[in-house]
Amino acid sequence: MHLYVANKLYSSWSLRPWLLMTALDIPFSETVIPMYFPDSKARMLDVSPTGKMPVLIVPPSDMPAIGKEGKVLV
Ligand SMILES: N[C@@H](CCC(=O)N[C@@H](CS)C(=O)NCC(=O)O)C(=O)O
Repeated sequence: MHLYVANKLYSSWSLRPWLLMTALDIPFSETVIPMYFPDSKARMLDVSPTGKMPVLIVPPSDMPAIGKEGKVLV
């Protein structure tokens, strides 16, 4: 699984899944897309239809019920 987050210092939305998955030892990789840069929104929209973080990308093989795209907006 791959978790896209904004700055965890400013974004409690980003901190929440990161904290939970870390505490539960759920394996995942992570990309931080910092907020407040000129390209922040474009980078977020590349991976999130709402342009907001966090987004968890789940391979369909890990969770078939999630559907083809495997994106969870949290
Ligand atoms: N998951 C919630 C909130 C997500 C959210 O508001 N994320 C903020 C960071 S806390 C964000 O990505 N802001 C960047 C932006 O709006 O450009 C939702 O989708 O409604």
